[in-house]
Amino acid sequence: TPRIFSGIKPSGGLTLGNYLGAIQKFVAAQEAGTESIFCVVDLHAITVWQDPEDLRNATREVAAGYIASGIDPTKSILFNQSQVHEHAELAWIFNCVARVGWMNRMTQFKEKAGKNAEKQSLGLYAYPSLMAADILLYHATHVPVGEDQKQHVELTRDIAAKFNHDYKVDFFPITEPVIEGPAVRVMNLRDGSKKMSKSGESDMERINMLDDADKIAKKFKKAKTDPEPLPDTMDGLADRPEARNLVNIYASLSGQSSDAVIAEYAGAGWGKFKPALADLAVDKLAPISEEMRRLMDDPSEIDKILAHGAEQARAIAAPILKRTYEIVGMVR
Ligand code: AQP
Repeated sequence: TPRIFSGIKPSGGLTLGNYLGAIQKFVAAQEAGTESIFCVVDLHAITVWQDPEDLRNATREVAAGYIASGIDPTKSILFNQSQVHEHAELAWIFNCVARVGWMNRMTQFKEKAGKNAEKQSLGLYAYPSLMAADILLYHATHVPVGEDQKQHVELTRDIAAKFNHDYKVDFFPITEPVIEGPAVRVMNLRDGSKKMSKSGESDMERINMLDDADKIAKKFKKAKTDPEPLPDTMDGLADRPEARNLVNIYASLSGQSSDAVIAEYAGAGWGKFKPALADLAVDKLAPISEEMRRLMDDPSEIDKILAHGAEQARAIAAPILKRTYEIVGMVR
């Protein structure tokens, strides 16, 4: 039976990229009745420096974002990673399965490290091994993610296959990434060649889930575009990454295909399209951010939900880790 797992790092406030690329799909999976496990991956967040107070706040904000967007803790399991110690333990075993050469091919590490690879934490380098543990600890069959995480899910498959092969077992599933829809890669509003990130340099690059209506309108108004009006097909946007991004965002927010959006706005200028996009984003995000603020007002409620979710997660994870230790030959 299918079981999905996915996570979000509390390395800052949630962005529209996280919402369209991940959370919106999580809610759809839950509503389709798929057994779902969602995590606030705090152990992943500290692979780059996080101020402790900021980390606590961001953990609660991400949890509030999940819930306010429609993740129902009575239907799905929702917890934060560090409360289930099995994640770190399985990651260690996977550190001994994965090869250095595999990690060297990871583009996210290269992008984050830039020219400074030697100065990065060992944790940032081993990030994909912990991510494999997150997924395989629940024998998850499917992982809904944005396009940026595709390579890490492929590495998870490699780790599962090598473990099964080395120990001559058929224990870990070969997990499928689920990457679909018009917003699998939401781009930075100031530079269409970079993805929208929580930790991008300028706040104007991204829409935060907690931005108010004025801010959202201002950011879309100032978003980089070109002087041309919209063409009548998506093919006409092949060399216009910023324009393509805004159309894809519109499509994803409205639940339409990008082709349908471009057909509707064919010939329109930015003076028409940008305000329509801003209105749509505000309509969609305002109720979510209002609910997030309400939830964050009383963190003890969120903390209770996460603690309860961690118990449910551990009930699945502990026997799988135990069996893994046995397979590996650890005396219990
Ligand atoms: N721009 C994006 N477009 C589509 N999907 C995205 N995701 C992130 N950015 C985009 C998806 O959101 C989920 C959670 O991501 P994450 O928080 O675990 O890590 P990330 O991909 O590294 O996100 P950020 O926002 O870029 O964080 P920082 O700046 O801290 O590194 C994943 O499914 C991801 O694909």
